[in-house]
Amino acid sequence: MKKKSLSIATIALSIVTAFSLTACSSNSDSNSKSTVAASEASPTSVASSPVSGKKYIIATDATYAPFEFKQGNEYVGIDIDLLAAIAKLEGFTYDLKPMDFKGIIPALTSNQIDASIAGMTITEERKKTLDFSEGYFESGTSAIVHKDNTSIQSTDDFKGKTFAVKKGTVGAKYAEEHKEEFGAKIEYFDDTPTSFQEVENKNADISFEDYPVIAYMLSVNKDAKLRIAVPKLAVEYYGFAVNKGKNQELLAAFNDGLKKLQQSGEYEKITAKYLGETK
Ligand code: ASN
Repeated sequence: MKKKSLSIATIALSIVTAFSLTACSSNSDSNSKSTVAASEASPTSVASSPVSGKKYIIATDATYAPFEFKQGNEYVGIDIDLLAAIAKLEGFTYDLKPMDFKGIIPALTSNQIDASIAGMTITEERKKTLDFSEGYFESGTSAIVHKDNTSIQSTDDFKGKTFAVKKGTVGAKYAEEHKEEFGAKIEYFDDTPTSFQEVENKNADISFEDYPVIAYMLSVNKDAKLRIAVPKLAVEYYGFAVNKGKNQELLAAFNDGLKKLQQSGEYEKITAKYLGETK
């Protein structure tokens, strides 16, 4: 349980990582694929698993550090490592399909992909068309502003502002739901680094993004001209997702593998690798 609730301060202050912001701001790479070799699966422990020996197409966000991002030619991050570890435990393999987040839910509901691990927030609305795993990471939407901007301190200060958000996300949903109330303008972007840039360039006043993503970015990029104005507009959890009623054996395997990783201490190792000491 404790590992689901890495505190904001912990994430922001304790990152001991060599990753640079270039990794965080690499371009989307919708078509790139990587395959986890079948030989990585451990045949002995998984012989009876219904996913054993099966291969799936699993999508991830193209740019969402520290959950998924490109380092050299490879995708790394908390989601990537958790998926690899779970696949190994449960005996399945997969093609990883990084894509813009906005394409992931439509790809799931049209059965073009089998599942996604994309820092995807579990919401009631999404549950109408998707099935989610147990929440595997605590998150929540935050508001981020330019460092020079000292006037935005709470939601009361959102009036008349321009919001920069990533298409299809909970941040975009928050902006849309409050647009009228705040008399705000919304600008949409395909990826997180571009929406942050828009605020840094002072073309937009506020970006709504998930707290761990912002905290990580601020930790690796000391020159970022950004500040968190409102830390958590809501507390939410990330889930591995499949189309509703489909790939239920994969969903069960993910939950089973996740539990094993949490029990063995491997979950903590993976998150600590990206977030630093988590105690
Ligand atoms: N946390 C975002 C959402 O669920 C996903 C993302 O931006 N990768 O809407």
